[in-house]
Amino acid sequence: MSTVQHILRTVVLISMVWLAPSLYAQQQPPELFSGMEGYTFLPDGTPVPIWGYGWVADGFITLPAPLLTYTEGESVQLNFTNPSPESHTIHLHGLDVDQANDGVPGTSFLVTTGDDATYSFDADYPGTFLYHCHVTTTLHLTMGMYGMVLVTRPDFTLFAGGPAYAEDVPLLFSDLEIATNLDPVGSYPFHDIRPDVFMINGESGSQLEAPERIVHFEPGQPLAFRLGSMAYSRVVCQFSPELNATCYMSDGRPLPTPFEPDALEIYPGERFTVLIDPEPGWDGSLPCEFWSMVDETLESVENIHIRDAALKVVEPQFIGVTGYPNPTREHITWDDARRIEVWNAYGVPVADLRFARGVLDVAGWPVGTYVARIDGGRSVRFVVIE
Ligand SMILES: [Cu+2]
Repeated sequence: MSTVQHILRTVVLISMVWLAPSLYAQQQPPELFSGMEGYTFLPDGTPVPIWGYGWVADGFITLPAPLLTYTEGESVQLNFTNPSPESHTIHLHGLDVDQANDGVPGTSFLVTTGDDATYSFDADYPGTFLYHCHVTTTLHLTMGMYGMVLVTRPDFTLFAGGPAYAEDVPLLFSDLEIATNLDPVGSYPFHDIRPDVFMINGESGSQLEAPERIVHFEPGQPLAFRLGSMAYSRVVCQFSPELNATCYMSDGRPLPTPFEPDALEIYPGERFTVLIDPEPGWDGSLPCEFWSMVDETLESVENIHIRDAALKVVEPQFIGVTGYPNPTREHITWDDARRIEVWNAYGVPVADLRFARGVLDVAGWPVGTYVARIDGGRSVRFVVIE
């Protein structure tokens, strides 16, 4: 492959990842931070409080946490700072780290408020992995402190001697119970948690139907579906035969014998790497079922839409979401933003502008911190000052 092709593929990979700007930030010396004052948004626009991780360069946390990508053989130094009011860690789930870097408080170290730390390990095995906070794990995890880790090879093969593919598609399954996130210090015994939001990459329902969420393929160019679960539920992905799916890896290692999945079960913490090479012209979905592990009821079905690139109709438009000036007194601008939705620090909606031409007038607004969602996508924080 020529250098130009390689760069192009890398650009495609980056643009496919839903939290793309986080990856750009990762080009600099990356530093994650933990926060306990974030929001995720339900399909109807309701904000739900989250805890999580974000890039220091971005200044906000996301659900899921930023995708961490490393190259096979890389010596990784993952810098982490914790300005939040409670202690946190980073447990690199499934990666071959030593005990000191394992992020389990009793046997590793705790990153207390105001502290920072570096997790070091060698990314010796390519594969699909996860990371999460390991402090009061059930609570910190259900609040949103988790993300995916990919270790890939520069030649776009899954592993040495493994199959080649065109692009990575990270798909992280998770769920949450709104009542718990609204009141994390309330008296919720963890075994009573019954998730009511079921997510793929932090989104569900109609959010997964947005044009920029559709996974486009080119016939003969297999996509590597990186499946991992941080859900309370048991996830079952229903691969239809036209997807021509083959599962090559499980839990970060090649399988002795690859298999063609139909209903692929993914239990909490498990990961699978599945190549798909759908039939030309295929336009369908990968239904992912969430089954309760308590009473075996079907809780939800979330769909990943998959479409031949030749049928692509809408070019997703990417806009910068930082907003300027911030802090602001009179107005704040997101270039080209069409829809600007705003909530105050208490989660109360205070504005919903359509055809906004990028400018939000905040003159006379109460001083404080606000959360804005831009064009139904990324959410950002801004501050109104006197
Ligand atoms: Cu934590």
